[in-house]
Amino acid sequence: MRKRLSLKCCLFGIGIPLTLWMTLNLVSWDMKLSADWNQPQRLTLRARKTLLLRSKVKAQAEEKGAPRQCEEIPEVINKALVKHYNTSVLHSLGIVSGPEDQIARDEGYQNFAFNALVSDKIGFHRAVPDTRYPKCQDVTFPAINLDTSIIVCFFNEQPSALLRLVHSIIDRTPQELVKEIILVDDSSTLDDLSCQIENYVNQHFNNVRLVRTPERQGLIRARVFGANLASGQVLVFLDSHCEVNTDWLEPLLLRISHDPTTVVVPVIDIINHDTMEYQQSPLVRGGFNWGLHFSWDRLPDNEKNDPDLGSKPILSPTMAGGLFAMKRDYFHHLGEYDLGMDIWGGENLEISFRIWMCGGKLEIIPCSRVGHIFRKRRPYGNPKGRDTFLKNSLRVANVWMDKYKEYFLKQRPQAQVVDYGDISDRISLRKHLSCKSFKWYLDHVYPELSLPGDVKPSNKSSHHQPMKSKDKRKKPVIVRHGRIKHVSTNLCAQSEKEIYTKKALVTLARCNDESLSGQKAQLWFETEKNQLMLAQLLCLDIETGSVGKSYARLMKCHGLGGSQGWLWIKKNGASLLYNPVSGKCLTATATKVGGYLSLDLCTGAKEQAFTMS
Ligand code: LR7
Ligand code: MN
Repeated sequence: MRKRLSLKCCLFGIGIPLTLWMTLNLVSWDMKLSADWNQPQRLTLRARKTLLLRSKVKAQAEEKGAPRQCEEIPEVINKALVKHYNTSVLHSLGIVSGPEDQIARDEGYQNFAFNALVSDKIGFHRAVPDTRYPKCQDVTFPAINLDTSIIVCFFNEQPSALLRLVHSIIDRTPQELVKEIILVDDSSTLDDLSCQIENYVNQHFNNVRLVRTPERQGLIRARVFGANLASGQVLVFLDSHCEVNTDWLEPLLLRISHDPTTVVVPVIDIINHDTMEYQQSPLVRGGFNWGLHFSWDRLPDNEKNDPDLGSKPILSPTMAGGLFAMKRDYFHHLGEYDLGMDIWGGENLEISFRIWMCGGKLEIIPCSRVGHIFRKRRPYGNPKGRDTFLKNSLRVANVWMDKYKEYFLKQRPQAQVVDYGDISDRISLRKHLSCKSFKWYLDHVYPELSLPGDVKPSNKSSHHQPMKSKDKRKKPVIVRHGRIKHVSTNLCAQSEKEIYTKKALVTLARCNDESLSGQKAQLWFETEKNQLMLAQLLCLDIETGSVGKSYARLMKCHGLGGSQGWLWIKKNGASLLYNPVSGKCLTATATKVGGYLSLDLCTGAKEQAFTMS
C-alpha cells in the first residue's frame, strides 16, 4: 500500500508541468498540516498528502472541464409526498404498471439492493414522520457557533436516493450550520449515473461539491479523502442512502460544542428497502461480539429507566459506522482512519475503540434522527474479491485489542492466514496518543460484553438493523375476516393442501357453504399488519427468489410485513390484492377450479378482481 501510493504519486507527476506546482503545494500543505493538527506519525501523513494531492489536482481539472455528456436527470418532485408523509401513497408508487417499471425495478434491486422504482417515484423531496420523542420536539435551540462539512461517500449509488439525501439536508437544516456538502464519488463504475449526479449537483446547488477519487478507494479512504478537502469546524459523515429528519443537526452540534472530544451519532431510523417507508428505530446502543461483528444491544437498565430516556445522550460502546459527527481537528488529531483498510468493514469498531481508549467518548443523541436504507445485501463487490471485512478486523484486533485478540482469532479461524499488511503506523499512533488498554475499555465502557465461555444473558439482537421492540411477537390484531372470492368466477381461495401445511400453494375452489364445518379452510383473517391468515394459522406469502412467475403460497407468519403484506387497491373499478414488496397483484392463473394464484402486473383485469366477505 505504502509503495503503491508513492509510486503512483510519482508517475502522476513525471513529465507534466504540474510537478512544480505540486511540490509547492506539498510544502504549503505540510505546513498547514502541522499547524492545524497534531499529525500522528509520518506515514499516515505521507499517505494523507498523496490523497490530498490527487484530490486537489482532480478537483482543479473538474472545475475547468465542460460538463460530462449524459442524459439529464429529471428533477422529480412528487407533490403528494412533499408535505405529508403517507404510506398508502408510498405503496401505490410501488405498483409495477408495465414492462418499463419492471425493468427499472429489477435493475434497481440488482444494482442497489433496494426498490429504485419507488425511490425514483418519490423524487428528491419528501416529508418523513417526525420520529423524535415528544421531549425533543418544540425546543428552541440556543445559538450554535459551529459549522459543518457534511461528507457523503458513494460507490454506484442510486441517483434519486443520493439526491433526496442532499435535498433533505438542505430542506431541514439551518443554512448557517452547513458550510458545505462534499460528495465523494468513489470511482463509481456505473458511469451514466455518476455523470447524471455530477451534472445535477453542478446545476442545482452552490455549496455542494462533487469530487471523485482517482481510483476506487473503499469507504474508509474515501472518507479521509473527503475530510481532507473539508473546511467546516465539524465533520458529519453520512451514508449515501439516508434522509435526515427534522432538527437533526442542532442536537449533534450542541453536544459537540459542550464537549469537543465527544463523537456523536444520531438514532438511525429505518428506511425500508422494499417500500421506502420511514420507520422509527427503538433506542438501542452499539456493541459487538468476539467475531468483531457490530451488534445493536439493549440499553443497560440504568439508562432504560432514566426519566429522560429519549432526550438524553446515551453512552455507546461502539457506533454502526456510517453516520456520525465530530470536530474536524479532533478527527485529525485522533488519527482519522486506518488507511490500510480496504473497501468495507471494521472501521466502525476501530474508530469506536480509538475514541474511547484515547480519551474521547461516543454518544447516541436520541433527539437527532436520520433514516438509512437498510438493505439485505451489499450490492457491490470489491476489486480484488477479498474479504475486506476480515482483513480490516484483523488490523483492528492487532492494533487495539491486546491479548483479547485471541478471542477474535478463535471466533474467526480463517483470519489466521490472512495478510493484514503493515500496522506499525497505527501502533505508533496508539502510543503517541497514550491510549488506554483494551481491558480498560472492556471494564469501563463495555462491562456487559461477556468473555467466550461466560454465561451472561445475551443483550444482543441478531439483526443488522436495530431490533424491534417485542411487540413483533404479540398476537396479531384481526381487523376482519371472510372468504377471499374471485369475482368473475365466484370461486374461493384456499390451500391446495391442509390448512396447516407450510409452503402449500393457493388455489381457487368452489366456495364452501358458510354453515359447513369445512368453512375454516376458506376463512381468511386480515390483520392490522396487512397479513392474510388462513384459519388464523399460516400467512399468504409469495415465493421469492424464483425466476419467472411467482406464486402465492402459505408460510409461517413473521409479522414483518414484506412478502406477507397485502393491501386492497382499486384499479379499473375492481378491487385488487396488492403486495407492495413485489409491486404486483394477486392473479388467477386460470379462472377455473384448481387455478393457482400467482403475482402479476396490476392491470385490473378480471383475473385480479377479488372481494372479501
Ligand atoms: O467502496 C466503497 N466506496 C464507498 O464510497 C464502498 C462503499 N462506499 C460507500 C457506500 O456507497 C455508502 O454510502 O460507503 C457507504 C457505506 O457503505 P454501505 O452502505 O454499503 O455500508 P452499510 O450501510 O452496509 O454498513 C455499515 O458498516 C460499514 C462498515 O464498513 C460502514 O461503516 C457503513 O457506513 C455502515 N452503515 C451504517 O452505519 C448505517 C447503519 C447500518 C447499520 C448497522
Ligand atoms: Mn449504508
